[in-house]
Amino acid sequence: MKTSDFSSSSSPSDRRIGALLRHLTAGTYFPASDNLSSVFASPTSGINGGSVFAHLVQAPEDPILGVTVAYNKDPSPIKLNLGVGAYRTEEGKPLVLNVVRKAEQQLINDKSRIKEYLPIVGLVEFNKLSAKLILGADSPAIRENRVTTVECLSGTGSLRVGGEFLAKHYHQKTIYITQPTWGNHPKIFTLAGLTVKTYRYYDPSTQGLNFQGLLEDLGAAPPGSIVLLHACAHNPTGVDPTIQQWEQIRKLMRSKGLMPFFDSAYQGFASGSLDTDAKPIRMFVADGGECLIAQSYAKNMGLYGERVGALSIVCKSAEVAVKVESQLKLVIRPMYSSPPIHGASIVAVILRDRNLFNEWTLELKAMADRIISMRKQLFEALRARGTPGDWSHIIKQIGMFTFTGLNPAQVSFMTKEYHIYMTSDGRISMAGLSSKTVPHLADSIHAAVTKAI
Ligand code: KET
Repeated sequence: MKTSDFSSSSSPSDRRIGALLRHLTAGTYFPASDNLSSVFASPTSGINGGSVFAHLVQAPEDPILGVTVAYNKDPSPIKLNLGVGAYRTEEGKPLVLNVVRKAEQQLINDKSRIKEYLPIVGLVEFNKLSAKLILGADSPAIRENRVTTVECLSGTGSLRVGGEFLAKHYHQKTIYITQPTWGNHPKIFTLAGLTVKTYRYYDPSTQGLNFQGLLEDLGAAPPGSIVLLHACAHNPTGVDPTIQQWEQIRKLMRSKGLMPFFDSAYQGFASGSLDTDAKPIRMFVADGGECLIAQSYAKNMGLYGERVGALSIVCKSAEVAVKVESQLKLVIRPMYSSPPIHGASIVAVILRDRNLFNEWTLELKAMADRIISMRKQLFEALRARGTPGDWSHIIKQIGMFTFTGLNPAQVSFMTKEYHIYMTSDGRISMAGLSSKTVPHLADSIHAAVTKAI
């Protein structure tokens, strides 16, 4: 179809289209030399009439979530997914907590509930309760109204909103993350507009914390830099600083004006106690300084797919906190407008009710205990097989994961020969194991290690 076809037509709408095309031909959309007939023959054609996306390369699967994709394709009846950090029961099934079922029932029974948009900052009661959960009921920062909390899309969304807020409004644009860390951290912060650098954290030779390296690297960071800290149950290593080491980290960071950004994805999963796991954060808040906290309810309430989390920014004064919140809204509104209502409502029901809250802490402790028992069983199973190496890190490490020390070749051997799926860095999700599957895993580790792959 040519532009002249429209101008010679008698219909008013064709004439309008004709005028528009003449405008486009002469204007900025298509250079005048462009052959419009080929454009309209196939409105989105690329080279030789093919797709305009034909040049795309196939992207690799996500290093963590891609493990589940590969697992799902495997028809073997003995397959085992130890990739993603998601809790499973002794029967290997995903778990919906009893308190979550009760809270959902309450929500369904309440006929006054509506599905209107939430405000940009999310469910206000949820925000208040989340701040209390992480900072403590008696937190002076909360009492002094110095904390602003916004509901976000789980831990990932909270990190992303916090990152973009810092990129826009904080004087330092560099964020230091642990080496190694959760694979999504560098991507989240880079896309948020920050420059990502690493600090030493894990020492493969001791399978423990490289505390000296950590202090040196943070000590050498430019004043004011942002530092991402795993609040507890470090992912992927399962290695956390002691409380004394946290105190040293705090002193060093405050003396250099480094900005703490806590990622709290596992509160309650490390020790089984919500308060114990929040302690490092509370130490930083107690000194009166500022910090950011990204909270997730994916693991500790089993609300993975509900995408419910919170970003809190602890400020020096109530006046600043109000302004910070106003700017957070400007970050959120064009990103996803406002957060979802269902997951946050479930959390609010549980956190506001003393009985449900207590029941939750029991269920959480049971999950943490089952993981600890898996650690013991795997350790014993390797010992019983006489598997070469010191496997005591399996029982020393904290939280959902064991950083086994297995290399990528060993991991791929275990996947191929034993249908055991895990991330290529040798991280296994202990929550995916059960008493029934421990022997199979131990056999495969033993084979991988003794075959000297
Ligand atoms: N921080 C850390 C440290 C983390 O391990 C995860 C998830 C998140 C944040 C984000 O979780 P969210 O579901 O957005 O609240 N980690 C597991 C799942 C994943 O990779 O998405 C994992 O490491 O397996």
